[in-house]
Formats: sequence, structure tokens, C-alpha cells
Amino acid sequence: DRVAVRRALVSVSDKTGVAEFAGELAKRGVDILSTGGTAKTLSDAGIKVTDVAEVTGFPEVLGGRVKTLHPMIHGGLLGVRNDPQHAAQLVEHGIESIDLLVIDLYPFEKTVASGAAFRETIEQIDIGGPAMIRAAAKNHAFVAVLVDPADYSAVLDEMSAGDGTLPIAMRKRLAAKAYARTAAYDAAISTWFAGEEEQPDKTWFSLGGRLISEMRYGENPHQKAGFYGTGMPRPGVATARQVQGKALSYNNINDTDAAYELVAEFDPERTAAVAIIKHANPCGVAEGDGLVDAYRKALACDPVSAFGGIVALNRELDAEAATAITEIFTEVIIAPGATDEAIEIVAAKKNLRLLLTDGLPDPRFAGPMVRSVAGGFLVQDRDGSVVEDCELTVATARAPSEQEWADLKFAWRVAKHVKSNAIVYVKDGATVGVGAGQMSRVDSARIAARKSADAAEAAGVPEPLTRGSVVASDAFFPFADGLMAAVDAGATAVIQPGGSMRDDEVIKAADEAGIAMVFTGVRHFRH
Ligand code: 93A
Repeated sequence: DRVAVRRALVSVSDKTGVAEFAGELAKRGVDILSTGGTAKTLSDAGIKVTDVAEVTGFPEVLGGRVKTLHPMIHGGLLGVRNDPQHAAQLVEHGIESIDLLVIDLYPFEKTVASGAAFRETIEQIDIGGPAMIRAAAKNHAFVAVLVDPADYSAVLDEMSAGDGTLPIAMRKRLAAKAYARTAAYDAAISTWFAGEEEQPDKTWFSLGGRLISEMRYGENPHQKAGFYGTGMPRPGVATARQVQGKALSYNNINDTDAAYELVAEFDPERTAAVAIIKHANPCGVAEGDGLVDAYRKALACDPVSAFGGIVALNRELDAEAATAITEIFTEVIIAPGATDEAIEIVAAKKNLRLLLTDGLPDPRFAGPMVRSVAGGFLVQDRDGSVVEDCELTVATARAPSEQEWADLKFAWRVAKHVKSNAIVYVKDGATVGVGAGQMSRVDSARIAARKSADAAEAAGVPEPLTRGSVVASDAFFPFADGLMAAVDAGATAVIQPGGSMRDDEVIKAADEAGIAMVFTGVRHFRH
């Protein structure tokens, strides 16, 4: 799986360090080809270099726009060496293989940042560079491609250790990086171009994604919006099949995503589960003996907020569940499938959207998520922590009962999907109070309890649903007051990350109140 590096093409815009690197290659017996400016830098440094014009038999033309765009170059990068037909054609046309490609693209991003004029910016769109990078990366079985000087030394070390060869693992890693570079490069070009348009067309404004649909508007009617796919085959709202109903709005898509990611926390082999979402937060989540049972329990948590909500199921939608869900106004149902009968029942509600997916999202999936900030964007792994993987420790004198344990784990699964500060009360496998998005944890605890008391009163239940519940907090209680607000609401057990400076104080308060408290060692902030 190691390929000898005998011939390299070096073509870099930023010449920093290139002479040193090419010198090291030459020392290792590598023949070096290069484009005009780079060739000059190298020969000035005393390195033997062949100009690509000599190889192509064609001069650089059109002011440098056409330098390397030639079969003598691309044939050398793309030829499959152990394919007899390829090998014969390479010989026939006198094409010599290139084993290593070293590129630094025209500085398009820097040119934009410098505020250059339109025509100058256009000239800084590299064509030949990306073409060669993509060719070499495609043919990584035989070719190594370098797009980042940070990788130069690792390649030299590997060649020194391996008698001038590079292993497939390294070539593959470099190929992945190469495509990330050309993707980012094209995304920068398309973003800049869209900004140059008087009325940007969202189909062009790709940021590397592919347009799935344009929405009539974004979060508010004066905001334009588009929905993009990453091409990752992950079950979810971006890959779902819409069976019926009008087009999804921006907020629908956002809420449907929140609902489906949440319900996917519940293994369908173990239990049926339903999540009802409003404004990206759950207003009811429950597991139950079948979907209808789970739906009714979820709805009981906050039936007022559930009106016009999004309902996500972890099992195939059946006729009974479809009947129950269509009793009240619902915007979207998403599930990993539906029976024909269920589809027919939903069809009676023309505006209700039904989305079906192949399987559920994996709650452990840790792929990238993106959020924009002024002038940039943040990327982080998804929160792929699930309660089964947590090291749960009992911090109090009293350990949870079996029922409390089950509800604590349930509450922790839900808390991961509630905007911070998140406080989630749970009883018998159902949320009975959700406090979301408050700046103070105590407020979240109180609001959830008050809403739960309201729900009990509306349902004619004598005491608040939080009596005898358990509670989850997405982050530690910095003081005992947040915990005590939950205890006042009737919680008997608590699950939280732990790790506060005042854990001792919080544990003492819990012990005095006879509360069982479990630490997860994991935080579930969600903003
Ligand atoms: O103008 S190009 O798009 N046409 C080409 O054929 C070509 N080949 C290499 N730009 C091309 N390059 C780029 O030239 C490389 O990506 C590199 O950024 C630059 C190096 O040119 P020089 O060695 O003349 O400074």
C-alpha cells in the first residue's frame, strides 16, 4: 500500500517555505515540475526544476489562466497505474505519472477580504489548481496531494522512514482534506457571488449545501430563507419524505428537527415514545404502552401549548395513534413510517404535514452542527451523549427507588433537548413540567412547576402533577435554591451533572429534604 514518490508537481501561490520543502524532496531524489512563478522561486533557490510548459509542450497562455490544464498533466495525475489500458495509453502518449501534487490556490478569500474590485476578484478564482487537486485526490490510490503547508513535514518524515514512499492511509487522509479545501474554496466563491447580486438567488448561496427548498419566508415574514441538505444520508427532517400537507415553513422545519431528535432518544424496541414540540422546546414527552398511550400522556403535560404543535413518534404511525393525534390541531407529524390506514386517517386533515423517514436518527451521532455569528460561523460536534453511556453516581444518603431511577433517566434524555436553563419534571414515564430557556435556573424550576399546577387544575386533578415527580437539570445547581424550588414543587429525586463548587451545600440540602440525587458527570447545555 506504499507508493514511491518519484515525480512531484509543485504550484503554489504563497511561496513561503516552498523552497525548503522542495529542496527536501529533491534531496530524496524527487523530480520536480512547477508552474512559472513557483519554478522561478525554486530555481532561484538552486533547486533543479522542470517547467510545466516543457512537459505540456505548450506555453502558459491567457495571462496564466491556462498553465496546467493539459492532458500531459492531468493524465499524469489520473492514470491508474495497475490498469493495463491506462498504462498502455500513458506509454503511447508519453505521459509520465505524477506521484505528489503540492498546491496553494490563488488567494481568493484574501482577495475578497481585502475589498478588491470585482474584476480583480474574478481573476483570483483558481481553475487549474482545484482541477489538479480534485484529480490527484480522486487518484489517491497512487497520488498524494498537499494543500496545506502544515502537512509538509509529516510527508517528509514518512518518506524518510519509508524509503521515499507514502502509505495509503496518509494519501487517503490527504485526499479527504483536499476535497474539504476545494469545497470551502467554491463555497467562498458562491457566497461572494451571491453577495454581488442585487437580489441574491438562494440556489446559488450554497455555503457548501444543496438547496432542498425555498421557504416563503424565514423565522419572520420579512426574512428570506432556504433549506439546504448536506448530502449526509441521516434519517431526519432534511431527508424525510413528505406524504401530504402544505409546504413546511422555516419554523416547522426547525421544530420538526427538534422533535425528531428528541424522540429518537427512546429505543423503539424498548418502548413507544412521543414528543410534542412548540418553538423548538418540548411541551410534552412520554413513553407508554403503545403510541396512543404515550401520546395521551405527552399531551396531558401541557395541552394548551400542544395546540398547533409538532408531533414526533419513535415507531410506525398506526391508525389508533393517527386518530388520537388528529383530534387536536397539529402542524406536523414525523415518524419512521406509517400504516396505509394511518395515512388515510391523516389525509382527512388536508393541511397537516406527514413526514416519514427510513429509520430514526442515532442519538449518539456526533456529526458537525453549525451556527452563524457576525462575520463567521461556529462548528461543533452534536451533543451525542446518551444516559446509558453516563457514569451515574448517587450523591445523597438515599438512593433512588426503581421507579425513580427509570424516571430520572427519562428526564435526563428529555433535558438534553430543552433549551437552557432546562428543568424537566417527570412522573411515570412522562414529562409533567418543562421549564425552558430561562436565564435563571430557579425561574425554570418555578415556571415548570406553575405550568404543571395550571395543567392539573384545568384537568380537575386535585394536586400539581409535579407532586411525587423526579426532576432533571441540564447543568449543575450553582446553589441549593434551584434544587429547593424543585423540592417545593414536589420532586423526590434529582438528576444533574454535579461538579458545582457548592456541590456539598446542594447535597446537604437534598439529604435534609430526603431527596435522592444522581450525578451524570455530563452537561447538556443547548442554546
Ligand atoms: O489560472 S489558473 O486557474 N490556470 C491554471 O492552469 C493553473 N495551474 C496552476 N491557475 C493555475 N494554477 C495556480 O497557479 C495554482 O493553484 C497556484 O495557486 C498558482 C501558482 O502559479 P505560479 O507558480 O505561476 O505562481
